[in-house]
Amino acid sequence: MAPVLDRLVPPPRTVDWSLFATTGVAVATGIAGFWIGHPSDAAVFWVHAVAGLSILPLLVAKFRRVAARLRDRRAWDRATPLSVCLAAVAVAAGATGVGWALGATAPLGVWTLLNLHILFGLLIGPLLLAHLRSRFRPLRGRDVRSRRVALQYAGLVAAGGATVWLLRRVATLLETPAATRRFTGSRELDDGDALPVTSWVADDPDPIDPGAWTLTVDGEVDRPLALGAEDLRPGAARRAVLDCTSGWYAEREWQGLDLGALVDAAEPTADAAWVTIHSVTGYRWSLPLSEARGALLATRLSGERLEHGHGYPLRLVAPDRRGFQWVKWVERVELRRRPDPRQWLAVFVSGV
Ligand SMILES: Nc1nc2c(c(=O)[nH]1)N[C@H]1C(S)=C(S)[C@@H](COP(=O)(O)O)O[C@H]1N2
Ligand SMILES: [Mo]
Repeated sequence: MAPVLDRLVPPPRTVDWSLFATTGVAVATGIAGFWIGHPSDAAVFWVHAVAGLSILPLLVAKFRRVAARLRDRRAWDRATPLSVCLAAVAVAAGATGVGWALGATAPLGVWTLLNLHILFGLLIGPLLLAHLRSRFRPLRGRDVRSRRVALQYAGLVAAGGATVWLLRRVATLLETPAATRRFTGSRELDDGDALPVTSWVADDPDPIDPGAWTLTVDGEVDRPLALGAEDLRPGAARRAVLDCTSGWYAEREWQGLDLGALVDAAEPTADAAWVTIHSVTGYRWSLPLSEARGALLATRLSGERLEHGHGYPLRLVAPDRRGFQWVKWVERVELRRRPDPRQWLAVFVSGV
């Protein structure tokens, strides 16, 4: 290694522990990103990008160190194949992440590069823990307590930040699809394009007969309601961005019922603090009462009656929330003291 490069590389344990830290931050912010739809939380995605890109120079330093040991088959032990696998998955996660950020597309059917990135990212956690079981070395004071190491860290983060900025510039200059990315990484659908029907899970009910359907409002209320389709008085409208975690977003005009007015008609008790929106399939999500007051239960999309695939007869429009929280085929509005903990399972397994 060139002497000048040598001076840039921290001691081995520092490299390894930095890899652990940056990977941990990248995985944690990646997972947190699923739930983030409000622009005020955009920093989480920046931290994700900077942590992710900081992994790359650390990986280069690490590969240079272990290359000789990897080439010599006699130096392999039982844990080596797993380490190689972890390295491959980490490189794949980085490549798909950068590819998506630059606007690359891949012929993956319904899958996007972002889906692949998420898959590799989620694999890193268990692989890393298994790797640490055999390769764990405690960090010693002298690995971190020096001015040089502090400077190396600062340089790493600065380089990561500069690379993120540069990637965005390149995507904008090349006018790749990433040029119209939202802070969540999602790309804008073309204006004329119909919304794709996205059911995250096996959630696929039969078309709903409005004559046999009722909407109930119950739970922490003094006056439970049961409304038929003909009782609905849709008069509210909202433009809102539907942003799916599979990587697309679209701003559309939705019309329907004001959820706040509906909830208030049922007279929430003093204890009511959350509103859980239930689908006929069991799929559900909860919003704080104050936020639910600003949401819409839509009956129409862009002036047309909702299609079955988009949740007819009623679907939640929750501005600044991610698409998976916009419950389709709504049949129940439940007022609660606390959010419904079973929603976390329900969004994965409803319809199975
Ligand atoms: N009941 C139910 N609602 C659902 C889903 C689902 O699978 N079941 N998918 C969610 C996801 S992941 C997204 S992105 C949006 C997509 O809405 P659309 O199909 O109308 O475009 O609906 C959400 N609402
Ligand atoms: Mo989604």
